[in-house]
Amino acid sequence: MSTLTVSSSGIGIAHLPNQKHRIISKKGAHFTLMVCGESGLGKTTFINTLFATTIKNHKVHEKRHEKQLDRTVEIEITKAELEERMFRVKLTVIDTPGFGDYVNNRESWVPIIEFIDDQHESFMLQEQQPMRQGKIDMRVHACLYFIRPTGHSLKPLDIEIMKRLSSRVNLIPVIAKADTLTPKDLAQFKQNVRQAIEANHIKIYSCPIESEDEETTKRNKSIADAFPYAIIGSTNIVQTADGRKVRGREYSWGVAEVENEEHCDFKKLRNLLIRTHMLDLMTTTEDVHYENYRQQQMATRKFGEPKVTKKPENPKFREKEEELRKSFTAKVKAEETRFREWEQQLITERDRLNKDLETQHAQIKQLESELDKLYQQVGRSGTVRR
Ligand SMILES: Nc1nc2c(ncn2[C@@H]2O[C@H](COP(=O)(O)OP(=O)(O)OP(=O)(O)O)[C@@H](O)[C@H]2O)c(=O)[nH]1
Ligand SMILES: [Mg+2]
Repeated sequence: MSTLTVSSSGIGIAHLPNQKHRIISKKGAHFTLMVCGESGLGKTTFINTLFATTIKNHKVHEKRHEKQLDRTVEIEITKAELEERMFRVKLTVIDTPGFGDYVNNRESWVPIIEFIDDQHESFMLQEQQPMRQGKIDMRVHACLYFIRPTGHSLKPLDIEIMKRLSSRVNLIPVIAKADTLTPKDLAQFKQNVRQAIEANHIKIYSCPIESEDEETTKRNKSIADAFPYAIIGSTNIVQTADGRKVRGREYSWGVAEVENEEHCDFKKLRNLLIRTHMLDLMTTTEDVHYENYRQQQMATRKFGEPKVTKKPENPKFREKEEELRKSFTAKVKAEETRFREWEQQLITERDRLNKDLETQHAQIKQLESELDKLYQQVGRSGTVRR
């Protein structure tokens, strides 16, 4: 038996990742990114910032993708095509409505979890079809979870949601509006968030660090160490004190720059997503998260059988339902009172009529008895004609 040796210059197993990279670059890749978190933390602004800083010739493209900065009220999907060093990427960004606005916030994240599961489900069903070409794939490769820059730590709601997300998707926690914390507070906050994530066993996405190339390893390490990524979002170009025109937020004390690594980790995060780890995010989604979903479903369903869903309630609908129920109860109550009053009126009227009847009966009786008396008198006194 002979063993096949691969010459040092030949193609070996070690080249597989590169090959995959090449195959994907030839085809062009689909990459789907999702943002979620409490309302008003700058998710929509972040998407606009990301598009504005990734799409070249943004003068033309920027407006095409720029989204309205109102409160996001439903899941919104934006698509763009990026090209970087011959590598074409179809980028899909999913903006979600912020949660945390309700008195009862439990389950306000359900639509987001459902969306992620639905994409896995839809892909799985397409795979089960005889024709598997041209599949529509919107499986979420990375989910940015926006944390409010409180300076304390994660809130119980954050922990609960992150736990659920982390078992389904590559979860990347980010600290929103990093310009609102001082560098010292930000460093401490990052530390607190890291500790809370560890203490609660939340499995977040950790990018691979080791690489053959020392430079890449160093860069990967600096990206990994910066987690959770502090970000500043802005699509405005402002002028710094030293005259540079940059994307940032203007304050009386100066400018918080989006792409300045001293100010925030936007650049690191963008590199991780769009440049250095896009492929890894895609493969882990396929190999870990999609595979988990598939296995879970296969354990409870037969091949081709539709998914049995006990759809958890959407809190928005629940609030509406509660409102409707209240107005319905109020209407029924008003009708009931009206009906009671009417009934009461009828009873009074009946009593009055009965009384009338009684009086008239009494009158008739009296008249009859008078008549009888008259007859008797007449009978006694002789003849009378009736
Ligand atoms: N200071 C500061 N403000 C920001 C930043 N990003 C966004 N904002 C502001 O925060 C406000 C809310 O931003 P949005 O992007 O609409 O927030 P959102 O998370 O999409 O909100 P919902 O759609 O309600 O979930 C806007 O006034 C933004 O200008 C940031 O990095 N720093
Ligand atoms: Mg929004």
